[in-house]
Amino acid sequence: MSQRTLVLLKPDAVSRGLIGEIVGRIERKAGWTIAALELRTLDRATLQAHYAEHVGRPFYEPLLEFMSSGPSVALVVEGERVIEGVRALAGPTDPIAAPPGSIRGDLGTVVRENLIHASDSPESAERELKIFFPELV
Ligand code: YYY
Ligand code: MG
Repeated sequence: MSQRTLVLLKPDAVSRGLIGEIVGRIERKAGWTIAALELRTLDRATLQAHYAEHVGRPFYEPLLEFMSSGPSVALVVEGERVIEGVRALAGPTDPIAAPPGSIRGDLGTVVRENLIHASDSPESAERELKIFFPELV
């Protein structure tokens, strides 16, 4: 089933020069298409909407600080089972626990600076695509 998912390459990925590396991994998956791609510094209002489920958690404020600290790349990726697929490419939230071969496992060490966001379900994808690319929904 073809789907669309919202992907963010976080400020650490951009500042470390890893846009090409990460986009390349996504692009090489057979049949997936990049439907939108934009360098964007995320403002607080956008991040509050995006991370609403985490309000009140101890990591919430530092997360918003980090996510607004520099430019990110926002992408829409389209294709067969792409929601589950990009989550699998990214690996688990904690880069140290993430397996080698995954983006977080290969490139990250710090939970907060884990390089990539990807929608975790069809419901999240729909909600997040509306926040970041309202013109495409
Ligand atoms: O969906 P995913 O990004 O893998 O993790 P979430 O549990 O939704 O957390 C969102 C984001 O928050 C995570 O990518 C890093 C950050 N974070 C953190 O800094 N410290 C934690 N203990 C948990 C999450
Ligand atoms: Mg999440």
